[in-house]
Amino acid sequence: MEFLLGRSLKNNLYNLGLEENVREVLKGWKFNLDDIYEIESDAGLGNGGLGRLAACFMDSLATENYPAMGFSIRYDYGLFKQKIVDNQQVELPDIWLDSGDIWMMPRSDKNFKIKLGGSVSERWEDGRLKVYHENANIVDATPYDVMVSGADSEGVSVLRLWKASASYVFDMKAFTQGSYMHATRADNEAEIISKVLYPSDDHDQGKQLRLSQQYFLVSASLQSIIKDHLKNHPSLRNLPDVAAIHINDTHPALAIPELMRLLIDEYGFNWDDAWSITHRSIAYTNHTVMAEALEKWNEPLIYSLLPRIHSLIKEINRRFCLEMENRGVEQEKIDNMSIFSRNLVKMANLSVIGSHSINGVSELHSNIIKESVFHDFYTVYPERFTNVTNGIAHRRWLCQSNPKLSGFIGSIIGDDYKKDASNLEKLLTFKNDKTVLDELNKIKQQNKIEYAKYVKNTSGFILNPYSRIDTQIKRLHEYKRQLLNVLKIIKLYKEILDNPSKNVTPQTFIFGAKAAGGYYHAKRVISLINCISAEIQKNKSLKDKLDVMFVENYNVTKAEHLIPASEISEQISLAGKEASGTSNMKFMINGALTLGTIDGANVEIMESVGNDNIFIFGLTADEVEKQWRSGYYASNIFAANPEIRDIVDLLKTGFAGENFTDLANYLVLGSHNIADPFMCLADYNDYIRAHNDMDAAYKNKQQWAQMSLVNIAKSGIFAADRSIRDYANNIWNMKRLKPLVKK
Ligand code: DL6
Repeated sequence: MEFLLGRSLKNNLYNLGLEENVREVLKGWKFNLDDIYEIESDAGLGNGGLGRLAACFMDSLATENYPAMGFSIRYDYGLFKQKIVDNQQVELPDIWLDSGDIWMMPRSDKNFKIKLGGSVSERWEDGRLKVYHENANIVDATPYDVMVSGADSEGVSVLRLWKASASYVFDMKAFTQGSYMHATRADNEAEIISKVLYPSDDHDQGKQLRLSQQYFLVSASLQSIIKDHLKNHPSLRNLPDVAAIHINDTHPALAIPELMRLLIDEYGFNWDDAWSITHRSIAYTNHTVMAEALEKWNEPLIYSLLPRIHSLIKEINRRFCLEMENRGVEQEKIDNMSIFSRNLVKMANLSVIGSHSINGVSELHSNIIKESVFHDFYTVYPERFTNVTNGIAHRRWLCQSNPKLSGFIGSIIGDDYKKDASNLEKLLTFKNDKTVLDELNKIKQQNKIEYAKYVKNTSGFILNPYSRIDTQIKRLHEYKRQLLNVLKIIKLYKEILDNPSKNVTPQTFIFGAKAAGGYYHAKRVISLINCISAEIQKNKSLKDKLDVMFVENYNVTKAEHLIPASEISEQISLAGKEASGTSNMKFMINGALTLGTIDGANVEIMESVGNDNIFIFGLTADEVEKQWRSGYYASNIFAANPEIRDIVDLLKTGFAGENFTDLANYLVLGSHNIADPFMCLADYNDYIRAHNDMDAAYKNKQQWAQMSLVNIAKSGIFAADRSIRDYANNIWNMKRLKPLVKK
């Protein structure tokens, strides 16, 4: 459902090796290529990590010569545009198509029809039971193809974005007779399906329009896959041998019953053959363990909107439960694995039952899936569960966004790392080379100066480029604990106000985050950050030591500017909650050091760089579980810690004229006597300890550069190219179209 592409021009010029030529040509016409880059809108067709991961994968698939297509929706409006007004988030429409549509090729010759609503009946005809779907609303799906280039490769990934429109001839008669509303109603009802991306991540909303979007996407995409297959093969029987269909979280889980529908109703397969084809074709990646993110749909909604799909899910579940009974699985476990629970349809259970492979996105997360979320399934089908640790498009996130560092790396170890990021490890040879370490520090400083200029030009904010840049950029969510970061900032703020002559390393904390529109807590944290920032701007001597900046409308492009200038990467989710994280990898490859918990891919980052090159703190996932079960008493921590009491008092007094008593209560008392489920106070002391360790290490510039070098050198395994090879070899059983040619 999501591909968070960002901009394409720079990526395409880079991948085609044309950037310098184009720059030169433009110079002759007195145009600066960088100014032209800034004109392009971000294609914000995703909420955050999940959508950006999909975009990174398109790049790697093309680069690695794997033939692949992505399918999503051509949303007229991507993720909302964020404005900060009076320190609060306001959501505005994201109008991206005015410059974003130049990358899309409409393929109206490749339309498909999608049926929504109506009723289903079965009739015997010619000795066969036939299914009729009648009185449905028919929507046309028109593909718009975006070509995603590969780096130094002939490969191109196609991203097919579906646009919805009414499948009928406009009712001119009704229109001329004055029935304007009637004449245009079908248009509106159909077009709304591809109008806007739902702005929530890790939070299931259960809205009818969202379900229509999900079905629209999977039905159009599967019809397209089938049509392509039948061009080259006489039947669909060998589909799983030559194609792999991967569902990115449960959002496209309806692909399972829809493929069954197409095989049975349209192509005449019997159930067993259809199930075998479906099950062997489809694989599923889970991206979250958060209960509220595991999609559940109201059964009556599925029944009324997708009557045939409803009956197929029922049958899939009946057969699954029967198989479990025959295997002797206890009833309680069967109930837990069932797709239906009371009036709800559990999409994660449908995804596991219908897929031959289920993976998490980091080692820790994949283990959590096996041990808790899908434990009962794991005991029945252990061979289906696997891990593929996430990765990033390192050419975009290092080579294109940090040309100084990338150029320097190339000058000392050669450019092989651009095609094969494991070559970054060659940097370790220079671990004790003073000239190299000095140059790393110099590049970071230059990037900070450039970033400060960019910020001043684009927002007017005055950022001290000689302060330490400490960044937390990600969706605003309780489990990601931006609030814990703020508690630390308030502590530092109070210390400086209490002792203005205190000698400190100047530091700037930067946040970038969007909150889902209806997410009260998240929006309050955004206000808090902005209010603290506003308060600091009033006090010059404070600002010289401690500053806070909130990046308005954080998106892919803003991340590309900020990450190369950052020195600290805040990855502070409650252990066990962040499936992987990918900004942690982007910071690492740009030489920032992680201040983080033992969560998601932080664990693998820690293992690869070693404990001396990372600042780790907090409870482990097991400890979190244990403490939560035995009772998390935030008020006891509060009572025992005067520093926390001071911070909470300051929250109540407020900043920039606004009090945050609600957040103070959330931390200590919570609602219904359950305080903050993400346990900020439980990790507070250790977070401060880790921050102090980091602060001390930062004073030794040489040692800092050395740690930074180790991080860059060890970041190769977090390249999306590696993730894609893992998927191709271990899940899709897929060969390259051509061998990789090394330049
Ligand atoms: O796998 C990509 C990304 C992970 O890095 C993040 O840790 C995880 O939070 C994110 N998951 C989602 C879940 N959305 N839903 N459902 O965005 O996936």
